[in-house]
Amino acid sequence: MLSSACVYPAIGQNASSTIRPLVSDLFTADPSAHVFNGKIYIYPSHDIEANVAQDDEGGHFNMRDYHVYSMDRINGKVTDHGVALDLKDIPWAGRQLWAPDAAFRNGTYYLYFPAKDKADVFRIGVATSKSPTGPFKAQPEPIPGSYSIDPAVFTDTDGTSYMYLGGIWGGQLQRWHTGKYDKSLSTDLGKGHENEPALNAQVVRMSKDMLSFDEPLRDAQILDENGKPLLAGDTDRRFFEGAWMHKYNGKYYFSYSTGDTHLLCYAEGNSPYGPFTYKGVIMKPVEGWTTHHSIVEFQGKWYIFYHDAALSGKTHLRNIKVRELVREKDGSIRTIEP
Ligand code: FUB
Repeated sequence: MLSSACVYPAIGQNASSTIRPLVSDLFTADPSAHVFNGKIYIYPSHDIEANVAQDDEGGHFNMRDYHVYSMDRINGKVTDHGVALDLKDIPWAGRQLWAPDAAFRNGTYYLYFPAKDKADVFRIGVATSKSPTGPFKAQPEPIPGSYSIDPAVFTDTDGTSYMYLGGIWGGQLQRWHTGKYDKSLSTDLGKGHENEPALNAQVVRMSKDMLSFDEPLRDAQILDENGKPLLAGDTDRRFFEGAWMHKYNGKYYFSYSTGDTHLLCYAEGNSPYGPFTYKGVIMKPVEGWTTHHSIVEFQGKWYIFYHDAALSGKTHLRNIKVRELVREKDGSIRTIEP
């Protein structure tokens, strides 16, 4: 439990936020929502005050466990199912349990999560359970060939699952751009590279056992309206972190955060691998530096789960929220002013 700073505000009490946080006794962020067995399950990060100084690598996001939440209906009661996975029970992990996701196949639930290994390199881990709420048992090693942060697993209508991953700056994606880990790249590709193609999220097909990758990682490329890759200097549109995939009317909607420009954007494609053409902004900046979301269909409507820092006013102590995602008749997504 957290301090008394974590008070549940009445709707409208906080001018910057009229949507109520879903959870107010813990700080939660990066909500990945899924519908399993007719219920919504939310897999968020669990933010804590670890008293680590803020830096460009996100050292102050020093999370140590995950809780899983469920809801029978939107705006209904939110149930906290307790600790689903703890850092101390992940044999390979050193620190920083960042944004997780979950998937289901053949009677097993899979929790995917980024953590720094003992050498302080972000990897993606996986843990399994027979219940969507855990407890989850971690595999002894991270997924072979995995790196960076923010795994999001999408299962297509043909049953094939794909993982999207990556985040620049503290998420270390830039350190892998030559194929080998290069610790000297601390933020992105750096000054003088603004007119080069932006770094891309990675996409990979999952093996049938959901514990490994079935192929090498590939770029999930985002193109502009002229079919050219977005440039590194195009910070209002280029990928930063927090990838998500959903399918609507046969189209693949790749959505993500632009990080230092604090937008949630989306791009559309005809294949889960992309390329994706940039389409627009889903959500304008929320309170707090980070912005991270998931999109899910439930009982015939689409919802966006996201976070802000309205409860604490501190960027590393966030709270998850949900609101309806509105589409125009042509399938485009209406921009939300939070
Ligand atoms: O929660 C830690 C990091 O902050 C996530 O991995 C990013 O997406 C950002 O929300």
